[in-house]
Amino acid sequence: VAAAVAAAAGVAGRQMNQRLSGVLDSRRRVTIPAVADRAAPIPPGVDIEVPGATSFITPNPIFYRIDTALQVPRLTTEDWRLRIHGMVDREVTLTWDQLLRRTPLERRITLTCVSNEVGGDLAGNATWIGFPMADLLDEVGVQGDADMLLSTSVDGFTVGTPVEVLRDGRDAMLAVAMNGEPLPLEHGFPVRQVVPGLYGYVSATKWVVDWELTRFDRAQAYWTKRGWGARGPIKTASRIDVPAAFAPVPVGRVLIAGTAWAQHRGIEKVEVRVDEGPWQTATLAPEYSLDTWRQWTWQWDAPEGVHNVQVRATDLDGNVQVEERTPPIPDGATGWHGRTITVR
Ligand SMILES: Nc1nc2c(c(=O)[nH]1)N[C@H]1C(S)=C(S)[C@@H](COP(=O)(O)O)O[C@H]1N2
Ligand SMILES: [Mo]
Repeated sequence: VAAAVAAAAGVAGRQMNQRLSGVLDSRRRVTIPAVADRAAPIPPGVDIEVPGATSFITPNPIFYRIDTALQVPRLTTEDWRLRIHGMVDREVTLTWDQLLRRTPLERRITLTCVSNEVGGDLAGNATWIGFPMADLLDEVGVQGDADMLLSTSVDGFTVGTPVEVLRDGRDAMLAVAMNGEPLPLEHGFPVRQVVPGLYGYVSATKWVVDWELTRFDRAQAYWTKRGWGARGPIKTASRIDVPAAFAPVPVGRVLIAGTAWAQHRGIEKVEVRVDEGPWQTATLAPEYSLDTWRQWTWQWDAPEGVHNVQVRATDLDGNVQVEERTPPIPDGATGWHGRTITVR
């Protein structure tokens, strides 16, 4: 019996390995599409280059990962299909080769998870190459009363995205490359969605294989069934990265640095205060785009003692980051990030 079990486990194990190696081979064979519509170069200063502070681009190995997958789905480019159906004039099913015949674009876009706590690190910025979602919606002809794109991953996770947002001119894309590589398996290989300005749970479907055009009053997606908000625009947020928590600093000039985001609205101002004193304006890194985070620094003449430093951002629509502390559920945490700093 033991031998039979071992033999069966061996077979299963080999098949698992073969499948994984098949996906890795498929990923190795991908040629990233040549892009005419390149992302703007990153001007000097956009990356503040302060040790310990958030870098402008997040390298793939440290990009946050959030999904419900117990095992990362293993889907090759050969097996990938995107079926588009529901409230459309023409149903289509696209293969990888058919997708790649379309005109790609390259953009830098900051993703954020709705579960991010105030001061948390569930956000990352990457250079994506993909195909405009709006072009595909135009091809299939979205019917006038469809207001939701219900997308489904190969492992059955669902996301509902407002059609209006996908067609308002922002760079919503079906991405196939992340920071110069085919998508890493855990970030959605071979194809995922990236939509500037919306939290991931309503926009960023990884391993996406199915699009159904439907309505918010007819369909619900994975997280909205579990009490999370249906639409999920990203809230204006800011975070202190430096100095690190619990690291004492010497009396005198101390550099405070961090990041702020309000994707698709843009950051107008970041302010810092010490011990609930007057708000002081931080120095912003040059703006890269409305869809990316913006790093900031502030020079503090730090007196001895234990102090609390807080930050808040204002977006270009004039919204000041909300002070009231609320948890991530149902549609994103609010509150100002603070850090207790010991100066001696
Ligand atoms: N298939 C699938 N796609 C998914 C998810 C998931 O659970 N399954 N999670 C979403 C959530 S909540 C977020 S925040 C982003 C995270 O993308 P990342 O893991 O590449 O950072 O993916 C989104 N896409
Ligand atoms: Mo998320």
